[in-house]
Amino acid sequence: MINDRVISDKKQLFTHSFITNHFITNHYYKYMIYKKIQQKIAEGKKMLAVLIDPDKGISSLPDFIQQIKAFPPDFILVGGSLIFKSVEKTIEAIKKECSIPVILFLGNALQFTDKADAMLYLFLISGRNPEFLIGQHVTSSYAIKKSGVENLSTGYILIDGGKPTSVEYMSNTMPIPPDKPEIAVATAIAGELIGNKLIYLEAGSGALHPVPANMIAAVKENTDVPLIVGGGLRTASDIQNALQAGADIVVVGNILEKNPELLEEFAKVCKSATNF
Ligand code: 1GP
Repeated sequence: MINDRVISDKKQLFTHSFITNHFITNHYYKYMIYKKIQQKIAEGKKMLAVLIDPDKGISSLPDFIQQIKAFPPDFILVGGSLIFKSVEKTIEAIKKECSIPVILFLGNALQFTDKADAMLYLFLISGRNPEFLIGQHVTSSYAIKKSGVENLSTGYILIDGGKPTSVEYMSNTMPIPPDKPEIAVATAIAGELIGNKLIYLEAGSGALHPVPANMIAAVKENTDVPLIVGGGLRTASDIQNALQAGADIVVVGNILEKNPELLEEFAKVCKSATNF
């Protein structure tokens, strides 16, 4: 689908008016989410993101959104390592129910849709698989650029969370051992140096153990871009630990799909946590 669109638009790519009309008119919208993140950090605030995997156990998406609207998270992430259902339809269904910003969190280029407000453009920098360092990016770059969806270049760092995860298998990469914070630090710094605007420490969805606090703290201390932490966060104290260690944004998926009522507690923890 993306390929067809790219081919049919190729002729227009090199005309000045097309570039002006398309790329520049979308400019205004392109930096809203990143600005919001920077602003919140400057105010000493922490952020909560809820991950919705279109394929996973939510029996009714509208009901789930109504429930989370009572304690709205800062962002909704949509995506997964392998998705059978439509990301686009999932986002449309979310947007029907609420105005919480929706950010793509995609396992591969095929899942891209212009219905989101922003996209974590993930560079799997803990791995050595070129497909997830540049291959998927080349495949999707034109469609992303043309869409005007805000691009959040993200250094994505997979940490061993105690069991093999979908992202590990699907990306064919090896996670960083949890007792090697120095490797996570060096990887995060490299991500920052090559221009990633965010760093994401990921233990993998459903991880047995979240990213260790000492690793979060070490990465935070050695980098200057906003830090996202997710994977295996199940309790308010897991979230508090991650935030206290230095996470700016925590991502929660699995546990809220099963127990959406936990969001109230999680939102309170995030609200009371500060950077100062
Ligand atoms: C996974 O970080 C997210 O990419 C969320 O993980 O589903 O374990 O909360 P959980």
